[in-house]
Order: sequence, then C-alpha cells, then structure tokens
Amino acid sequence: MNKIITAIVLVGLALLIGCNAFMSKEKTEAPQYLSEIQVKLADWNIQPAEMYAKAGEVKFVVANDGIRRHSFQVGDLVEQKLLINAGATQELVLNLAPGDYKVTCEMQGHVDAGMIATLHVA
Ligand SMILES: [Cu+2]
Repeated sequence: MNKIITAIVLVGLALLIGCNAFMSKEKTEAPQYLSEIQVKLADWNIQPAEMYAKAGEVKFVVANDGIRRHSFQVGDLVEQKLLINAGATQELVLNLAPGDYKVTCEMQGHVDAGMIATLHVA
C-alpha cells in the first residue's frame, strides 16, 4: 500500500516539475522585435494583444477579419489611421521611436468593446 502511495506522490511531483519547467520556459522566452507585424482586427479584439517592433520603419499588415468596418491607429497618429472594410487588408508603414504605444480601433465604442492592444518599440 505504501509503495502505491509513494508511486502516486512521485508521479505527482514529476508532473509538477514538468509543468513548472514548461511554464518558466514560456515566461523567459524573449519577445521578437519585428520590422513587419501581421495584425488581425476582429469583433472585438486586436491580435496580437502585445506587439513588439524594432524602432524605425515598421510595416503593419492589417487584416479585418470582422464583419464590421474597423480602424487601425497607433498611438495618437491620427493622420496615418487606416479605415478597413470587413474582409479587407491594408498596409501601413510608420516611423516609430522607442516606447510603448496603444494600438486602437477608433470607431465609436470599439475600444471599450476590447479593440485595444499594446505595441512595444525598442
Ligand atoms: Cu473596430
């Protein structure tokens, strides 16, 4: 009986250690800072929610996978905002300084509905 309990405990420990190793690997994986980022707009989110870009020229390829018209705006760069019809894809090239930017859909109520992401530029 004791042997069975010991075996169960050992299996449990092995699972825990395995899980921890897996999770810490996920956490320590360094983000890739890209110069081209594929973005998907949907009703109601922007993916990826965390984007990483190299400072300088950054190209965004933005696909609207939703059934509504959405916009794509980085920070307060209103002039460069994209308006994208459902099912369409548009590209935007921005020259970005290092920093953190909000990425939003500026259609009324869409940020509140979840259409907001963060862009890290370094
Ligand atoms: Cu939207």
